[in-house]
Amino acid sequence: MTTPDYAEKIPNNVDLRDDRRLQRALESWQPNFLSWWESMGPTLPTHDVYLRTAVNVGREGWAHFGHVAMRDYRWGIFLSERNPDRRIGFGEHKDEPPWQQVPGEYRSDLRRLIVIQGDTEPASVEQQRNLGATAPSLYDLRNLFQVNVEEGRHLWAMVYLLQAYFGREGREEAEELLHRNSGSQDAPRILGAFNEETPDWLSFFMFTYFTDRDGKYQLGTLKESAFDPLSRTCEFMLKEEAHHMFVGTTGVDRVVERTAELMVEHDSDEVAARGGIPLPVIQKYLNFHYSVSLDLFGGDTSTNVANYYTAGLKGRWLEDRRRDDHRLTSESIMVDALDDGEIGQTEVAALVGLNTDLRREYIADCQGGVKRWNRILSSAGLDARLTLPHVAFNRKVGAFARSRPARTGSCSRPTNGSGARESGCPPTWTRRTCAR
Ligand code: BYC
Repeated sequence: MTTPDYAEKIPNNVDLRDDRRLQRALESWQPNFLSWWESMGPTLPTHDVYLRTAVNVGREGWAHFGHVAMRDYRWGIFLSERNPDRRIGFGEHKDEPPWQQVPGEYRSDLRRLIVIQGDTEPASVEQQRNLGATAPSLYDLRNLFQVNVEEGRHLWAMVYLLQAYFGREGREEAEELLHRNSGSQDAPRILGAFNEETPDWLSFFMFTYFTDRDGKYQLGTLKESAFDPLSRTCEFMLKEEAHHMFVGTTGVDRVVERTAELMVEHDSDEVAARGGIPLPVIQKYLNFHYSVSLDLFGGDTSTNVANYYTAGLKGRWLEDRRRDDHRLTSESIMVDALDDGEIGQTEVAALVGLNTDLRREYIADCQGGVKRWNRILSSAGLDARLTLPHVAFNRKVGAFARSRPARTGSCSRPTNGSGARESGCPPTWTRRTCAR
């Protein structure tokens, strides 16, 4: 049996050809990846799909566009170019050079972060596997497959880190990433949102708008990592992620546009029988995908995140634009808290509130989509509006995990701490708590 030439089969900029040990590890993982792709990837038979394939990281262009059989897609390993002047930007190692190897004391935390990130990538492919059969158009089908192969490449990116830097444990984790499956009773994916179904295209558009956007923020914080290979990997993944969110944003645009068109044409909200999706249904999809994505940021307070930051493993969104000491040992932050059924805020050390800090960045970004979709409604001359549900709605993680607030209410003051307006304060709240 001839040994496949993985340096050719796996486009890469990590000198794979010179690293026999790593090549062997990837060599034994690749067939398992392909059989996972066959059994859990897209179900629609495909021969020839027009796809973007990452082949480089340079400014002159990083992708090849052409027709390929999806099974032969070249899942490559690319890290952004190394910056020799880079310094760690935060935490107790601030201003030291970044690490090219994993420091022993941070090994298990770093592995955990990489495994959690890696777990989401194949999960989303599994969630979307049946969508090809109901694609609204060839354009949408191409986008779906593009997103799927790139999530597959992101899995390769995390597996590369595990196999190159974490020895036997890393190789075992790489196998586990193919063993767990979205929605499985026995071996589910790690994070909640990745065990939910994506049964239809509105779900897919909402997922790529809201859940891929969580990916943007999580990758953005891992891009700050003192572990340089992780930082450079995430920086490059963010490039591909932008297209995924574009698919979501413009997909929802088109749904809202058609609904608005039908509402105006027939002077009625009853658009379902005419082939549109009623606004209340769109709102429900939005509520669901937004709220499960909020859970992906972890608890409102977390000692894990405090430790990650102090150690330099995971930074803040746009860390270098923050005007503070980047150590945060004496700062505080207000986070959401539930006290005897009353929603309010409590002051905690800034370090333990970092999941809240990131979630607020994300919430402010999500407002952009809602604003955009409401502009479509108002341009059509309609008064109806979509809203983000309150941050407490349908939460399974954090302070509101067991609360049962209604989605809508009368308070329209800013309540999410980001300065953004939320319209959905539960009616049971007092105005004092809402306004805080
Ligand atoms: N579901 O201390 P806490 C993407 C667990 S998306 C279930 O508050 P921490 C993509 C947590 O693991 C981006 N369990 O959490 C998008 C912990 O368990 P243990 C993915 C949850 O550690 C679309 C316990 O609850 N990347 O790329 O501060 C398509 C206590 O939690 C959930 C990352 O997430 C949940 N939602 O923060 C494709 C980045 N949330 O240890 C791809 C890496 C928390 O007590 N991960 N738990 O057993 C992290 O940064 C952090 O681990 C988390 C959690 C933000 C996830």
